Amino acid sequence: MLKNNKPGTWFVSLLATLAAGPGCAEDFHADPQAQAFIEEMVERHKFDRKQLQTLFAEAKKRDDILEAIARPAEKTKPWYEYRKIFVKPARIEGGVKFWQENEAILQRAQQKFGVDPALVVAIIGVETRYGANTGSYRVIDALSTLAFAYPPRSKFFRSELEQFLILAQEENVDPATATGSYAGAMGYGQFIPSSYRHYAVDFDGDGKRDLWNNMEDIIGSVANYFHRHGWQADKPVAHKVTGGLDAAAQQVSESLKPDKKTAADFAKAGITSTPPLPGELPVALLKLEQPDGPEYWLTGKNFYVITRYNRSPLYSMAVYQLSEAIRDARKAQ
Ligand SMILES: [Ca+2]
Repeated sequence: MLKNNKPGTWFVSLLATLAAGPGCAEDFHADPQAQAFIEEMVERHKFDRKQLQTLFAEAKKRDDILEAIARPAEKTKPWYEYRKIFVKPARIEGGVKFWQENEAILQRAQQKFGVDPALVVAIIGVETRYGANTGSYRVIDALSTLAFAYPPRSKFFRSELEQFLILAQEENVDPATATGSYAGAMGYGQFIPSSYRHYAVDFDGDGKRDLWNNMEDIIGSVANYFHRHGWQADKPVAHKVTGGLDAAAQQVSESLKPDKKTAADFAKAGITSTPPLPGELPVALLKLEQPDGPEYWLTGKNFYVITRYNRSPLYSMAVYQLSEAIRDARKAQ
């Protein structure tokens, strides 16, 4: 179909698509970008053209997805409001319960991957309220909409769409019915397709990696993700700065990757935490907004590793604080 298209026809169709704009509901059966994508999947990965054409004829462009992608919470809320969404009693109690119910699996994951179970529990709590909300969008709708109708991120989501179709084939999942978030993240830990393919593990050994239903695969995969991104067992994540606040205001790090300074370097400038961090620990300095002014945190490699799950420092801090609150609540029982 595409091979008969001349570039001129292409351009006119593209203009028509752009003119229609994101407010116009339509599927992708005649979308030139979708057609080009289908051809690529046929050529590069030997997909069946007819099957893909059927799949994309049924995929829907969803305006609610385009609206949602434009305003994620961590970009619009200050820390003190963002925190309240996640670090609250219901989410903490849910974490204690989830930990109890899955204790043996969490322990086995810790032994194999060296990742703190409190972190694994908190991630699943922040992502989906322990599986209560894994997303009700069809992944094919989410990724098609963002790949073909959201130019700012089209390259990224087009690649995720490619990964999703390969994943569906590898794991024997129906790409027409698989569900996830508005951004195509799937299961308890909300793995995007590329992460699912690269970091999910078959932790119960049944030959399939199922992040929607299989608790062993779910927990093992989150732990493996952090293991593969460099989680350091038993190392501190972040400590709040309690000494040298004026100096701290001058030394906020540009990057959370702690490769420039150690806790000792900050201590020399009077910037300290309670309890103190080991002097040799590489750290960055993070500023967060509170209603009555900023607070500062010294953040280690493990804090940076949490941002590999979601690039926002607010996300990373919410996960860390929830993990600590769950651990404390669990001990207090
Ligand atoms: Ca499995």
